[in-house]
Amino acid sequence: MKIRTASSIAVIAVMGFTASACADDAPGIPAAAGGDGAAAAASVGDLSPGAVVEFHATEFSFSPMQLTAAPGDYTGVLVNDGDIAHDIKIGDGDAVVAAPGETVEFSFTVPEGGVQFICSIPGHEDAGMVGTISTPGGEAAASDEAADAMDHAGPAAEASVEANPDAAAYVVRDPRPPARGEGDGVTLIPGGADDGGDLIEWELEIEEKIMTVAEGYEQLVWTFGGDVPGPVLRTRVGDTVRVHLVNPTEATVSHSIDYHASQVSMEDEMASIAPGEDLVYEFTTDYAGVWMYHCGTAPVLHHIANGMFGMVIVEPEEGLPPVDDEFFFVQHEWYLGPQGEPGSFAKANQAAPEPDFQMFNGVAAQYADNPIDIETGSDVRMYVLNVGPSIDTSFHVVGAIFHHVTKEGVHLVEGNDGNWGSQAVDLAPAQGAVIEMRPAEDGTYAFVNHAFNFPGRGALGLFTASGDGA
Ligand SMILES: [Cu+2]
Repeated sequence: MKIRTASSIAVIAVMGFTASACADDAPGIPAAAGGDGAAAAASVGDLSPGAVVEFHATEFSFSPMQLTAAPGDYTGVLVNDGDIAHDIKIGDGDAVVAAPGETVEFSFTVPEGGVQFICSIPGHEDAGMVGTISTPGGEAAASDEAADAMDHAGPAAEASVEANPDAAAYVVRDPRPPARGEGDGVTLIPGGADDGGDLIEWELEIEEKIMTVAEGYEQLVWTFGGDVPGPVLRTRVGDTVRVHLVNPTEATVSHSIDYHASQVSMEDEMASIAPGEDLVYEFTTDYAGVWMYHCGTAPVLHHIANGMFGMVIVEPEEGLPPVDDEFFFVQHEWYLGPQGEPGSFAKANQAAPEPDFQMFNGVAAQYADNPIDIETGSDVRMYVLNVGPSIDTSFHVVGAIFHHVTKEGVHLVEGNDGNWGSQAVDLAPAQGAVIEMRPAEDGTYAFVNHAFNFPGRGALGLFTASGDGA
């Protein structure tokens, strides 16, 4: 697998997703960011009547989004940098349409008190194409208007956390799972278990740290091993896993671990350990599957929501057949706390939670911005786990059919009687699946939560298939 810089996001934008489209956009996923990111887009200095004002439109934002102009008549130029048609409608004026790549000139008037402009094509305003022209000295009113406008751009009022343009760039998570016995702090000792089977020892330290969970958003996350999700561990049925869990003295709260791949009592191995304490959690992997592990310290919801989860892959005793590429995708929600602080427990604890982001492997839309290269016609295996904490998923790859799915122990096998296939795999929180596909043609294959209010909030990634020349 190679990760490369995005160039094909436009394809996805055409499909109606709202992932970050280009470098000079506001911080990624403008619709999900509640518009705060969009508000940070380019602005220009004060303008006087008679000036020519250039507006660039793309999926789904204008540049500039905010400008200041004295009341009077202006010439506007709409440049459509996008891949679909956009228009600009300033106040009560007529909408001026530009086809993709087209530049259109028009006139407009800025009234006393300023005016709002939108793209009036259905859905585009709600996706973020709304801006404000304020008049000099009218900044208070204008910013109120802009805030009001941003309420239309953002789906959730609680996305009141402003994007920080100075936030550290996110680190792309390598989506390849390790081989059995590999990983930081992991040691495979053949025949080392008390029952004569293989022993896998795992030194695992908890770390509380600042992490960029989406472009422009830093949170104080709680982690296993310094990553969200925590490290992936791969075993086979019959292995013994001995985890040495350390909560360092500099931690601020107690933590614990709960392996769904284990059969143990919760009072013992799953006990919480205070900062400076450690414990040993030993279990045998008796059943194959894609298993969740997570912190179980109260409030469990907050510890999971703030990053303390991961995946254990347990293969059958004989191992899984080899394929060309393997990837893991841990899907989860993020409920933003203030910048630099833990995620919001109050938001996560709503009966009908509204996450700011939903993402694969810790960062919203990271594989949309950095597509994953695969080979056309190759066998691709995905280990997919929904850790929630609270929302179901319908995992789908656009343009592909799953010919092999093992979900929670239930098999769909290629070559079955009747040639049945699968289009999407439903995973409630804490359910996992092994999913295989074979991309038929060169091109882009988007993987999404097919509950389509979530791809725009970050539950979107891309495979780029190449190799057959078609
Ligand atoms: Cu914890």
